[in-house]
Amino acid sequence: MTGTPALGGRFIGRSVARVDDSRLLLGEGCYVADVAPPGALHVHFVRSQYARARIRAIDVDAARAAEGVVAVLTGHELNSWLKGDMHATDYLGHAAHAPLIPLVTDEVHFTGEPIVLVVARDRYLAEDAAELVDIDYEPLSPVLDYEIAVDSTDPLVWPDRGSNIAERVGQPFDDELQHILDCAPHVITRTFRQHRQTPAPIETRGVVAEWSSNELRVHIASQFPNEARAVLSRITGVPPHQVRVIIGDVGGGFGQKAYLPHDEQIVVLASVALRRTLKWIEDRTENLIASTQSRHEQMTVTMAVDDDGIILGASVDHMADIGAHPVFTTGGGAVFVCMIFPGPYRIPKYRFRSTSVFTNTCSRGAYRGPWQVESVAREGMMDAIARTIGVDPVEIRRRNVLHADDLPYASPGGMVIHSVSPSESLEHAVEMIDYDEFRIRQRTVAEAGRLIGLGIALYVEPQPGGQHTTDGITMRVTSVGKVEVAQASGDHGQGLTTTSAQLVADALGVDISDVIVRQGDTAIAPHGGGTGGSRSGPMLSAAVLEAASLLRARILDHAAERLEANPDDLEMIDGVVIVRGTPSLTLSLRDIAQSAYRPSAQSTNGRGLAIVNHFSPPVPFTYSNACHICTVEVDPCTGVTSVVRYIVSEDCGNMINPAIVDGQIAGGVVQGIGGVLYEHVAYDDIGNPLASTFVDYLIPTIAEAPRIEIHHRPTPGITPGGFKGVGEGGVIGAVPAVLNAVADALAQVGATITDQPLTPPRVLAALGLARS
Ligand code: MCN
Repeated sequence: MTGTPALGGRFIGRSVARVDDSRLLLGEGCYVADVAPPGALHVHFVRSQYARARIRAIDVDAARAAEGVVAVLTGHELNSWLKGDMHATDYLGHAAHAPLIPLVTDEVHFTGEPIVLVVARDRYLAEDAAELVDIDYEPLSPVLDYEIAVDSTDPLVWPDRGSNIAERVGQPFDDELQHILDCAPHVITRTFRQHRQTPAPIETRGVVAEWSSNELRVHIASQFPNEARAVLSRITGVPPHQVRVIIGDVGGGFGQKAYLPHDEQIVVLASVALRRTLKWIEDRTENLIASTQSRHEQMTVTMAVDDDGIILGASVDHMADIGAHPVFTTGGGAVFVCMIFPGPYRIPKYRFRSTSVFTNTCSRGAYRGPWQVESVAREGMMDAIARTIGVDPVEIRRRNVLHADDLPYASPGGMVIHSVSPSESLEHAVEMIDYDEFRIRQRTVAEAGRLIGLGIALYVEPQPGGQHTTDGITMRVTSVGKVEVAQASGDHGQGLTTTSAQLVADALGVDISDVIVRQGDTAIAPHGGGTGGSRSGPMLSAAVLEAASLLRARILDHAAERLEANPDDLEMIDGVVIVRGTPSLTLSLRDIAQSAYRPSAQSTNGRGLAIVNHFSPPVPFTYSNACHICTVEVDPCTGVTSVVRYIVSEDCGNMINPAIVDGQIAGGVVQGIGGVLYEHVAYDDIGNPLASTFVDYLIPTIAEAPRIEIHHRPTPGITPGGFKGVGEGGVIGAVPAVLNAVADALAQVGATITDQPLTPPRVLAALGLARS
């Protein structure tokens, strides 16, 4: 497929400073915690102390009598208010539907599950009263190890289901693949395990639910405001048009704020039940142990290759721990992981199976690049093939990677990959790192006992255009000639307020300071999918450009009438419409707006300068791609890994704002480094979470962040503007690149490693095994 040409202009393609940075840096942002309606009451949850236990009794008498307490709700009071299914999405197809009720009354399913809601005059009084709630538990054996739980029926997380398997999807082996695996010169099998992580946004979750008889107004840090509105309407019974969801500034989401988790739903339901305005701001411990977690999964891959390392076929078994109440990623999500697996390579024959397993742990939710385990497994396999047949890892990739003449490529995972350049990304990255020089140095330093390694990871990142619905934009010229844009997608750090303004400014020929972008308020923005799946590059931007083009035509129509000219002879430059060839004939946007909104005075066509546009993509997915190469040094005495160089050669199509794109890549890479080396939501053997503060959950700081060298090679995408997504790629590539680099360093002394996290003890254990 061919790409759309790049747009030129004053703003698009330039590293324009983010328009809201000064406001945010001056502390003028408005996050959920800053929303303080008069009379708001504050909420605190009493949560389960056990991973699995029967509740014998809940005594709330002392809490109800405590100072400042307005209500103490158990499930016995609150649950009857539930008017519809309690799950995180607007539709049921996305999550294996475990029975979910607002507050548990009989049995708890993970440590941190909400049991009681205390409502008080302020947060401190609510927390003090919560201490007085007395719950009598009968502890039960929890289901903690998903690799055991998958085949075990005792204990069961949900006894009524008769199995801990939430869902198993995929394809059976067919004879052709079996024959390939039986006859191939080399058949290699490896299992790659990931550990549990959590997105840990700096702004924790929170909600302010303002109840009144004609509107339920909900301030929430959500990535998908329309989805949130639909869910809240369903559970409360308040009609959708009376539910208004407002997203203010958002301090990071990383997928956790995509689908609406349980706790937020409970607070809003309680607001309706009590007919009071309620506010809940999650604390860090709640966020780490009871929000959403991710990445606890594994892939076993069997690949058949010929003597040259050309892939003949592959079989993948994916298994994921989805906790007790999955918010996301069984069903469609698990299939997605396996569909993407072939990625940037030609794999002639392929089958997959994916199994989602319930455990008595915190819910699985989305996390930036939720399918990323497929890149870990695929790129680990490429290195395994290289070692098995004795060919260099770069060369093995060269022999299998997709080239321009392979495109569009009907990947055996079911996706039609187009507009990508993985082979070019590989070559650029190899050149940037000076690959041959590194290999010479690696051998030299190994003689002195130093372990350095290099890891490569290629990926193709799909942006699910049509999956979350169309993207809607309202755009209008105000009576004084400014341009107001309302979009459903919300900026939670990505810079969308700036990039949308850049697009509008160039498309209408106005200054960026004349564009006002409002976002994430269901009362002012039309329906749209929201921010997630790196979709705003291809989707939101296309919707903005289409709307701007319609509005431009409308503006020129008005100007043509006033100037008595043909609209085709008009141009808009610097906020002024001019008649080509007659520079003295001009009209400012303000003049045009004045006449458009006062037709009796100046204009006869009677149409205002406002547009509503919904963009629907021509294909289900657009695709970006990249090659990450990093080098590491592993200290053989301590097992500590240091990332030395980090290179990204990427293709996200045309760029709206290169500085924002680079920021997205760098942030993603550092998040990935954190995931593979430091971050771990560990549980003890009775289901207590061990990482409940940032002292235990180690997110990387600037000290752990390497300098990231980035190269861009744009292949325009097929949506208007040719922009493709970039937000998740950094984290997808970083994990396999670092893992492969550490494995490469360890291979110098015959040690192997495939499971994460790559903590010093695990690295030392791998080195110890190799020595023994
Ligand atoms: N962009 C661009 N040129 C392109 C593509 C994108 O200038 N060719 C710009 C976009 O206009 C946008 C940013 O780059 O400002 C990211 O765009 P995109 O890749 O389309 O991703 P989304 O805006 O849809 O953001 C979602 C993505 C995801 S899925 C997660 S999770 C994520 C992420 O981006 N969470 C983030 N990046 C994050 N960054 C911050 N700071 N905080 C989060 O919570």
